[in-house]
Amino acid sequence: MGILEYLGFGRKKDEPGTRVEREASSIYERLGRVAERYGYPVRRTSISPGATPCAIFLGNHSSGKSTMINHLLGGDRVQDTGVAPTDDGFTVVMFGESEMDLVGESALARLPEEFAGLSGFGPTLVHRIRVKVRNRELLRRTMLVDSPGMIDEAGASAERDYDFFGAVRFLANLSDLVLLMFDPDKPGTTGESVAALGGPLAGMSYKLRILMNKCDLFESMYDYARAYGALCWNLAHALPVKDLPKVYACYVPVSDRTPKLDLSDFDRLRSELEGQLADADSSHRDNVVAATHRDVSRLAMHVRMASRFRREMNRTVSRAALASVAVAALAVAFPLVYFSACFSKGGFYAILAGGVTVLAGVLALWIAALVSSRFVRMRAKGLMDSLDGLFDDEYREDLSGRPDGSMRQDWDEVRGPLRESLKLRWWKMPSSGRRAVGRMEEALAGLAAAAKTPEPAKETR
Ligand SMILES: Nc1nc2c(ncn2[C@@H]2O[C@H](COP(=O)(O)OP(=O)(O)O)[C@@H](O)[C@H]2O)c(=O)[nH]1
Ligand SMILES: [Mg+2]
Repeated sequence: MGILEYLGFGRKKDEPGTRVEREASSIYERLGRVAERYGYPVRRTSISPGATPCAIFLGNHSSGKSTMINHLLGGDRVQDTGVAPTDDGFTVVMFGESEMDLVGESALARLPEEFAGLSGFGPTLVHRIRVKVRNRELLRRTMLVDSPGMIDEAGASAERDYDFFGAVRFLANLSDLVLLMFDPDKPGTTGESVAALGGPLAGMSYKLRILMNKCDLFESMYDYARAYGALCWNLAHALPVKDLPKVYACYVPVSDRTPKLDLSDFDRLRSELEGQLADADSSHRDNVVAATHRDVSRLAMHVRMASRFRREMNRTVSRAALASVAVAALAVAFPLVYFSACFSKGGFYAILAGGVTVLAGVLALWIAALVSSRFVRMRAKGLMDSLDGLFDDEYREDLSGRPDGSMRQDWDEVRGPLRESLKLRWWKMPSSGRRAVGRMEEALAGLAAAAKTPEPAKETR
């Protein structure tokens, strides 16, 4: 985006979305080509300007996700609820004047563009995607995503026939709020809910809200304290942060039973959450900035490391080429000296000696090239196996200035895709990524400027 366009000149009046969204969207468009060239899998792939903010509900079977969604929407029940597992897929509840239910490909087609990446998880998942279009007030401001219950047994996720954690990560990435629900029966002792915190939800604590639901069921304060303590204990092990996040102890009024505890504090916390969901726009803005920033920083790291790898390999290749030429020169020099008498005689002997010399040179060059290419391959493999060392070396100065661990977290994400793309085509990687990295830094500065500039009133949704 040029400066004039950035300042608002030449933009069509009806262009959707906020300035931050448009800036992010243009960054994704521009960086897509760089990412492709370097084999970097951009996580979010696109930002749909003007799309409604999104909140995803995650948690064990029967933790109350669907009940909470029905409560938030008000009116007729939208999602089925029950103690037995009722949902084996993801349901997006979104706004529309005329209500309808869609499944699979047609559901995906109804969703904003950035959901299209879900098809990458295969037809098994696509068939389990549902869209429910409903005419409810909250949905004008936030779409809600209901998810299949997480399994409360360690290792049980292996039974799923699609990459559940991958899909959770994908959707959580798109979402502006991630609500992880626990119920007092299973306060995160084992299983997917807790594993998700260190896995697919890692790095998302800024938009994560932890809920301890069904607080109306507690028999006593002691009961409540025990469940709350158990949940915090388990969270402390799963979350790599020093401070425990806020736990929203709440409930949905579905039971007729007279509660044993005063529920007013739980009501207050639920209202706080409802407020956040109704005002997901501000989280959306932060999320667009954070997601774009993360993607661009990681792409820049990928490019910088790929170029560093290429430079190391260039050095190896030129050494190997030099050694091959030296061996060939020696192979030529030896017969030249040995047959010097024949050369001075001229005639048939000179031709024979010349032939032997050339043959020795060609043969030596061929053998040296074979040995060198094997050496280059071994060096490339060795370097790919020790990418951590290369990272420490390349980022020594940057790491000393950033002791918060965020760079290492980025590296943990970048390492795998980088190794894969190097395996496929390290020789095609440019040896200097400085210009590409410079463009990304410029893009991030543009995004930061857009994030600081207040949106014109008519543009906010
Ligand atoms: N007492 C009480 N029951 C709840 C609450 N939330 C959900 N339930 C019940 O828990 C069961 C499972 O709820 P559901 O929403 O289907 O859970 P999901 O599997 O997470 O979607 C249903 O029978 C709900 O009525 C709550 O806050 N308090
Ligand atoms: Mg459900």
